[in-house]
Amino acid sequence: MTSGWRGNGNGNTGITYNSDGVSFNASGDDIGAVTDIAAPIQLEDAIITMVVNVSSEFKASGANLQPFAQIKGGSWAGEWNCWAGNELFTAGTDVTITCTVAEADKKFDQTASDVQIGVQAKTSPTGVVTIKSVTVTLKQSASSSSSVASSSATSVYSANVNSLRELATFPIGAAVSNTDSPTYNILTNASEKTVVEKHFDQMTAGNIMKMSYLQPTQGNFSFTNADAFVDYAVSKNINIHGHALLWHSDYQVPGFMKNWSGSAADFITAVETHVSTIVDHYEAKGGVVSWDVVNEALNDNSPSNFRTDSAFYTKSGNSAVYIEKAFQAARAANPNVTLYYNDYNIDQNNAKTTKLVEMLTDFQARSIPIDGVGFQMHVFMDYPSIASISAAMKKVVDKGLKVKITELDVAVNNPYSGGWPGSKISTFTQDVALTQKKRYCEIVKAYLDTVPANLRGGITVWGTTDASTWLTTATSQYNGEAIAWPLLFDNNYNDKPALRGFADALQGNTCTNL
Ligand code: 9MR
Repeated sequence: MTSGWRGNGNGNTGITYNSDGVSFNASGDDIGAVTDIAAPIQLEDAIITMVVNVSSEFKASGANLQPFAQIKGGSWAGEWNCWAGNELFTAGTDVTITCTVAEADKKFDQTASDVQIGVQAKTSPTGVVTIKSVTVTLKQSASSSSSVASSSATSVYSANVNSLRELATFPIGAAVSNTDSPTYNILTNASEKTVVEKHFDQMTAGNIMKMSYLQPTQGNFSFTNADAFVDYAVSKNINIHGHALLWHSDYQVPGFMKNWSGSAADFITAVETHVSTIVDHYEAKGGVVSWDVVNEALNDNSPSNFRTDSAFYTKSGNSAVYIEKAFQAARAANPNVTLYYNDYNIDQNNAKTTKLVEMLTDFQARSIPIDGVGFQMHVFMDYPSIASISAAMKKVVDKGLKVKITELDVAVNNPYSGGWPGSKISTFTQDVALTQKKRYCEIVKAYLDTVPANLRGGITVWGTTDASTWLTTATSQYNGEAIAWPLLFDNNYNDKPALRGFADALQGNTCTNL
């Protein structure tokens, strides 16, 4: 970039052009650099993407960056909701930040005034910021993607999906991070915010509403982080699917429960207190519309049984009674919130699904309150079959209960397939992307075909971009390689064909790999 930029903000000492791009000395709040886009320009819903690089002094000062667009003249109205938190930056490393121009009054359809776009430093900054490239992608049309003031912009795939959430009459959710994963914290990572606010109307906390986060020691509930997360969602018209009140997975279970040495009756009381305190808290606060009350209580290896190796089962006196007690406590705390039992492999392990249905039948016969079943759906491109997924969902529908896909991701590599590791896909080629697009479409279509509208609890994907998927580290056969590519957006928050596949199903289009 060699021309068209100027310094912006009071006390600005200007910009310098160099071989990397445009630099400014971030010597105070609101100091930045801008460039103009001449009217007429329809910038509503455009996405500004910048590659920036900060100095070690800037990083160390703890400062943040705010990308923005601003109408020149008149009221100088601007898009000020974008934010790139300090934790995104590593000194000397290129970082892509984005900003969607979606100012509340929709003032960016500019026939008269020019617009300036830029970035400014915030939160008592010092040090140097370099803008290496800027791309403005206008609303919806891939062909309208235009590069301004940029020497290094490359065109990226667009799924031409303005907003996934607007295509569905049921919740479209994403699991997001908070303090559990600072790099991807939804409260500070501008790119996470942009993609979530654009496409989703529900969020699940990937971790921070789990047991040990909310009640680390007995009687000490810790709601600060979860409340901030819920507040943010509500401010963006996004609601929350609560996850998860009870989950046996070792490191989620607070020590006092894991090491319980009191009676089974007192343990059940402790379980009830955990459930009712949390459900009560969020009933009062608002924003949480549903809960995974119990997660993964069914056994995989001996699927006609409940899981017997969990603290909940053993400390309840070798009994699965804690499950119904949890549902009763949740319902007593909030008569209106939707209560789910959540599990994996119930779309493919017939004996496990049979056990699930047995539990549902028993609960209904004894009026244990339950509204639906969460199908996690951590699936592969080739497994399980659509027929298997549909058949399992139908069993829940036949009980008159809701079906929610709670943790959808479609991993490209299946390390449990016979051919592994010979079958390993090491590059995410266009062919692979299009096969995944079709698979996403077929799964969403199966959901629509099988679950009637009144029983659709929604579909949540387990993460936003491929960069942060749990599968890279959790799948030991991957040996740490990021070869799942399971989500709707790539590492740089660009659309993947998978997003188009999801939208195709919602729009009633044919599922294709074209
Ligand atoms: O994605 C979550 C990951 O960050 C955590 O380390 C892990 C353990 O708490 O849990 C992951 O999410 C799980 C979810 O809570 C329940 N179903 C399986 C998900 C993937 O392991």
